[in-house]
Amino acid sequence: MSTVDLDAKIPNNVNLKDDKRLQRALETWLPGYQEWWADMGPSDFNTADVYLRTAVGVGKGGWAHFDYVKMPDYRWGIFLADPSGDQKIHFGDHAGDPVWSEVPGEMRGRLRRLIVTQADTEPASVEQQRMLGHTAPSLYDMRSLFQVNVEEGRHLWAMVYLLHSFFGSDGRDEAEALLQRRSGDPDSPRILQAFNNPIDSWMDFFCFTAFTDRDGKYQLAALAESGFDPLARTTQFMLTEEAYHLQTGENGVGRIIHRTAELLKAGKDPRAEGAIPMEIIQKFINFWSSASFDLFGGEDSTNASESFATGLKGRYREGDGIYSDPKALDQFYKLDIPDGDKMRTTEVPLRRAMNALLLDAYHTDCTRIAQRWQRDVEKFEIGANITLPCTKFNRRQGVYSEARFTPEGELISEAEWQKRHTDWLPTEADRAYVRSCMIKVHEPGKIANWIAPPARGVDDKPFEFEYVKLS
Ligand code: BYC
Ligand code: FE
Ligand code: FE
Repeated sequence: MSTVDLDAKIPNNVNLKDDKRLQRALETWLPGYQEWWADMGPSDFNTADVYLRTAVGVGKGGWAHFDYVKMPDYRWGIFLADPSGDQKIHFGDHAGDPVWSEVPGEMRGRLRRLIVTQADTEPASVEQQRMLGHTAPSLYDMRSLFQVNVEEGRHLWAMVYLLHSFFGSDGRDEAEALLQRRSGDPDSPRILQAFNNPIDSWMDFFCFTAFTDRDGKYQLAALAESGFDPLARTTQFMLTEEAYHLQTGENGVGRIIHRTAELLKAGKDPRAEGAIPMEIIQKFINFWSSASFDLFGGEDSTNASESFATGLKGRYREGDGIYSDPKALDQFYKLDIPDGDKMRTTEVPLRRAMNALLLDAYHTDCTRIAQRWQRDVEKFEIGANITLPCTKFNRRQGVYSEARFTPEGELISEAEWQKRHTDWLPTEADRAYVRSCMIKVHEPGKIANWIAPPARGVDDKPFEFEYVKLS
């Protein structure tokens, strides 16, 4: 078991105090990070006492501590899961070899790119969400937002630790650049598209945590299989924190749907109540789920093939032995592709279809949550439905990005798309309406009219608990 040093300037379980060079490098990066948090982290609320969870260890259960903290005083630390099991690479050309604790020379470029791409999403999401505290529907939700924000900050630390430890001066430059890019900035945007989309309402926030953080879960799970052991163990621990982000999204969207269904059942017009009509909720689900499908990259990808072959990025749950061939050779993935105004099926060598496989696992998971929302709606018997669009819908990356599809996955013409896309995706008017519903409720135990209260509070506290003490 690793020892956790909680009193160090940077809390860690990687023996930072015995590696002076690394310690100095990270302590040099720290003020830049704090400056970034002050500029681009949550707008205001820096003097509020927030009831936050802080990671204090990596053991099962008991890894987190809850207390009131002012966000700028949050103890962002570096925590790697303890080494597990057999310490063997589970997949790719090196399957069966011992895992690497240093970066094999020929993999440096590819690995650095994967780490930088992962790292870049973390501060991006904090930037996207920075104005939401002002319109929180309850103190419970405000706390959830800030919890997610500080943990995304810690995820940045987790990746910057790898850059500083294993990539020399290139790594230091990349760590610096992570504090320079800005979500949505035309000159210096974040790397992946979804992380440049504005999140200017809580409807966006809950869809983002339901769908985009869930991409995080699947990407982290694929990296948690990595033959590069420090990456595997860092991402394994990140997944522990991630579960709460996903739950925030899944429950948040569910609570919005529930509230609208309640109003409809009572014969009320959601618009007259400052609540969100079901068809607008569906459009936001369509928008954020499809933006998140793009985060898997192309279905047929040589990058993905190389990352798998070199043992850097595995399949979902690769280590559980659920795949017949750890090398994924001589197998094919059936892919439906558009060909003029028809679809045809091709076969892609399995290694090149790793992004598609991961997207399939993700889509199955999203289908499960959409079905959970649907079951709740059905109880109200109001004839409303919530569905998840097909992976072909509204794509900007991959084999479906050159054609148009309905949410059900039917190939349609550009003219048809132009006629109907406003039925499927939020219009500027829909967005403006949703923003108009975002009215702050900062009193303990109270909640805005567009969302139902949560089924339970956090850390065994009731909903009425003062999760944020505003000063
Ligand atoms: N936007 O070979 P291709 C999270 C680029 S979320 C813009 O098809 P590849 C979090 C691609 O870079 C998880 N560009 O795909 C969530 C490439 O560019 P070059 C984040 C895109 O490379 C919420 C070209 O298109 N983690 O943690 O196999 C809050 C062809 O790419 C996009 C990771 O992503 C896009 N959507 O796969 C906080 C894991 N998609 O080479 C945090 C690390 C593709 O032509 N990243 N491109 O210049 C990866 O594994 C891969 O980079 C990707 C892309 C899966 C993202
Ligand atoms: Fe994260
Ligand atoms: Fe997250």
